[in-house]
Amino acid sequence: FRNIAIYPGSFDPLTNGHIDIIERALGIFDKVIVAILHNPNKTGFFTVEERKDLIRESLAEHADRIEVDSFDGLLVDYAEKKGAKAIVRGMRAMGDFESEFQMAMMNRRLNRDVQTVFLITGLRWIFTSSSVIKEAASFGADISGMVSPAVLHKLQEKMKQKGI
Ligand code: COD
Repeated sequence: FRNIAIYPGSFDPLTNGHIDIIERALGIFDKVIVAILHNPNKTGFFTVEERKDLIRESLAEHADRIEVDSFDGLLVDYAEKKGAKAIVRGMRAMGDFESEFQMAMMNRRLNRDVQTVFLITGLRWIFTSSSVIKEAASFGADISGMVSPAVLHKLQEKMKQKGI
């Protein structure tokens, strides 16, 4: 694999918006590493292992060019360790720019050899986020079509488990 990109995030859980960005990234890079930040101070809705399994299941058709991993510490250090030249981030309609710009500039300051590449999401996903999906699902909304069948199933199972 010559051109490797890291697609970092929380992916709690993976949405069709994330999948859209991953598929666009696969059109540019030879390999995409989907990397979940492992933050011991923050417990997510899904565990990191559950999130990894859901990503693998949802993207099974691209298994040969995708690696699913988790990392802690600085993203640029992880990118260097993995031999990745680029960090891919998704851009939605409004609001993403300011914080993404700040993060990209900080990452560039930390390691000027790793470039941040922004990909514009498909129109259908400009409002989709993991948190909005979790909130809607917790009130019983139909979120099929916004997440993969694997994520939908696990989300329903987990909500039942948690008594939501
Ligand atoms: N369409 C397109 N893109 C989308 C959509 C959508 N509907 N929804 C989300 N995305 C994009 C986001 O814009 C983002 O690019 C990516 O998908 C992942 O999103 P999240 O929300 O799952 O992940 P984040 O933004 O919480 O991830 C933050 C990191 C883990 C990347 C960051 O905190 C990090 O790198 N931490 C490690 C410490 C570090 O190095 N920090 C940087 C120095 S400031």
